[in-house]
Amino acid sequence: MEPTLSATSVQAAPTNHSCDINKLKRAFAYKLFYQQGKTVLSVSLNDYYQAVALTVRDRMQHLFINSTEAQLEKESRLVCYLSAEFLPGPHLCNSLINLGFFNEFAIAARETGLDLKAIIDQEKEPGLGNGGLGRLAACYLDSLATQQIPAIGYGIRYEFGMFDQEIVNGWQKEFSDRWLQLGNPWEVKKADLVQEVGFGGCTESYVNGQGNRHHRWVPARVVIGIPYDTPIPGYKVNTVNTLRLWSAEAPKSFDFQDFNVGDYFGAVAEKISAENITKVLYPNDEQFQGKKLRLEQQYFFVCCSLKDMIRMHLFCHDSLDNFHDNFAVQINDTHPAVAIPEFMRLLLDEHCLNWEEAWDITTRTFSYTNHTLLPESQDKWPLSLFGSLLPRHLEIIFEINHRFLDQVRLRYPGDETIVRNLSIIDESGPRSLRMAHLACVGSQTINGVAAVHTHLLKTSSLADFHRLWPQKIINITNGVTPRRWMLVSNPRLSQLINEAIGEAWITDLTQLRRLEPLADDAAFRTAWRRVKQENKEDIAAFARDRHRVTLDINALFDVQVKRIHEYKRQHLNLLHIITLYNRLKANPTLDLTPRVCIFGGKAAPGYFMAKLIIKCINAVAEVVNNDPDTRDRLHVYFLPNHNVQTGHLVYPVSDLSEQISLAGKEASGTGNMKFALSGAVTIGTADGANIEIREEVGEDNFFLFGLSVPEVEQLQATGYRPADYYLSDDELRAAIDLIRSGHFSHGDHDLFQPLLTNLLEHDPYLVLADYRSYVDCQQQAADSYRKREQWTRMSILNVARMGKFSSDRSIAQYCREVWRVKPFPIELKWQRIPEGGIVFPRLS
Ligand code: 26W
Repeated sequence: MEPTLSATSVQAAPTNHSCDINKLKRAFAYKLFYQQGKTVLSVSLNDYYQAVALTVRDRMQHLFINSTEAQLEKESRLVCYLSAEFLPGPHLCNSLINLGFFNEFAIAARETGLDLKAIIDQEKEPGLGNGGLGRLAACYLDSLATQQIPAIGYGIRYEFGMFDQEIVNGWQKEFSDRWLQLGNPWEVKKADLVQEVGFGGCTESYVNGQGNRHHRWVPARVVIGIPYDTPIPGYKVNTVNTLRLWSAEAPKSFDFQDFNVGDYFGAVAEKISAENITKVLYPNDEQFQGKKLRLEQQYFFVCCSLKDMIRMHLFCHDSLDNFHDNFAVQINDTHPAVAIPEFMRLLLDEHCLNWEEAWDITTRTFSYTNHTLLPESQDKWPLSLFGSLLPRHLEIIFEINHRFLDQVRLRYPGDETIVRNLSIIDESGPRSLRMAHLACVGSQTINGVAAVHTHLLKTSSLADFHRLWPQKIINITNGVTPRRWMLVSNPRLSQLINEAIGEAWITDLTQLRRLEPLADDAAFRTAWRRVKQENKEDIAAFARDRHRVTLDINALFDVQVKRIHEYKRQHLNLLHIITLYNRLKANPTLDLTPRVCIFGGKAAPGYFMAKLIIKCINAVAEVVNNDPDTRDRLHVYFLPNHNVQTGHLVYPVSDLSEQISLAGKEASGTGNMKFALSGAVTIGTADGANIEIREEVGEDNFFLFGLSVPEVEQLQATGYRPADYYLSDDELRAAIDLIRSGHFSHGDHDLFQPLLTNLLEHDPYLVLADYRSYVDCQQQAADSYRKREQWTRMSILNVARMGKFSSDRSIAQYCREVWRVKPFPIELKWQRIPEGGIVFPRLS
């Protein structure tokens, strides 16, 4: 039946999409009164924040509805980015900038007696990720929207995100992240779009009405997934995409049977167990743990997301045959790789396609990004655990593997070694599922995240896949969004650049090249230095107010912020600092370039060595910062709780960016790009995207040190003996001996012994092998920093040549080479809500 028009009409609310200053002021008051239930008498800063955020959200909602309608109508291919982690950072400032509303809101806030900056700073960011991978996903969502690509980010709405870190007596202490406690004004709960997710149970086969054998899964338990949508606005375009995060709930809130017989706790047990699935983010990065709850999280969000896509597809089509024409699904590392057997299950068991059809659609739909080479990071589920939770999926994986290995045998007759190496099932020990192999077999494209990383995938960890399918592995070097990592985090530098070359660089970062000639302009260099200096004043005020620490803003700011991990070698940085300390102690009149060494980063709560490294950094800080011989020239500051917000503060103040991982271990790095984009010069190894950054900025504008990947391989093959370096390098020995002596631990010789023993006896990340080269390179950097004009030139040239590292470039490449989608510009159909309201069709 045709819907009849003109039954229900909705009056336009006082808040609409307009950005007229007076209307904005009215909208704040309205939100405060009706949404927060507050008047001026009881209002808090958080209430103001919520009111402003809700006012912004209304305006985004308007564009979101407009985008969704247009995209549905034209059936453009939708990119679905599946990721167990998203680290979007605070939304308010970014949304105001992307929507082009910042000035209007600042004026309206001022005229209301509010300080927009204080309101912006009030926001608690959603820390729904560990580090690089989740932050990359957020940069990509920004670029997708900015390039007008219809896209949805699918993930998990963890009730507790990444823990908050405090430093107590030099040690990391973890506190739960209650990011939802004060309310999240950005999300909209879509209770009508719930999905059911099964777990456990058994499988059955049956013969259907047409006499065909089918299989079905009879789960032992079912939970429901509820989506919460956050709008993702592109920069100055009409496209607003969605981040859809799933939250788990029990299908019924109480078991009244149990409740009535007096088992109150039993009655809520099911509810608690369901809600546990999305309770907390696993805070370990690069370390696979094999926990059942983690697999439940992965399957939960993947199942909800795929069913959501199928629901959308069937809204416009009567079959799933052309699903791949409408959806391109990206698997962000292997965490969502269970999507492949789940999609097969949905097609085979629930939509009755045959295997060949289902497999064809699946392999045209999915693509997989690999973010790590470390063996301990690889998802490898014990078969028994996987089979007990997802029995039907295990059967499907066996079938995928069986068919795949037949193909391998045809290609390599008689070669059972390659069959064993390529198999999705690892039979070398207790049988386990290699999720990376599953992702490779089920995907159209596999990509690495920097040139050297992709090269290593092709030549080592995925070499056999590369031989089998030479076209399938491609490289797409990571990028970062200039909106957040320049406009939001470094407004002063953005303003200076706008004045010099206009604003085109914001969406075409290669335009920064136009700054190159200005590197020779003395007045521009002075202005450039002034920006850095003012940024340093901000962080100095922060350090003073929050941690009662004084930072010398005339010193070289030498910064390493990232997760604490042995492969990233924060301890190499520390050995250099101790070496400087020793030099100053030996010669108090030494003319040392004053340095402020800033560290930041979280250690996984169970990672003993990483936590000891944090303690050691703080122990060295305590001594160096208080010793009268050193404190004026050397300062160590551990900036607690590194996250997107502290990133906003710290990248723009850095002179020297520490990117010192062992060559071959850091897949790409994206912090390296954020630093360089804000004018820091890199000291780094030939690892990840550092190599490409150096190629772009020029070798004269980059401090390279250390072993290369082939040199690392050679040293390890010939037998690495770290103690030899200790014995033959006096400064290295002095630094290590000083730690051992208890100088930084109030005489305690044992405290740092595990760190030292590990370095001297194993040193898996070749810290001692790279020490001399690092320390000498640091000397060159310190000498260059004294030539301020020359240093400023280097800084400007770094920024000018960062064009390649925009996530806009990465996303354009994914669109062309992986997803085969084109920009879909959106016209504003809903210019405004009509005065008389909107007329909706009558619902039957
Ligand atoms: C199973 C535990 C676990 C959790 C997270 C293993 C691995 C991960 C991530 C893949 C770790 C991660 O964030 N990798 C980083 O991804 C960035 C984005 O591509 C890269 O820039 C970093 O080099 C890489 O370490």
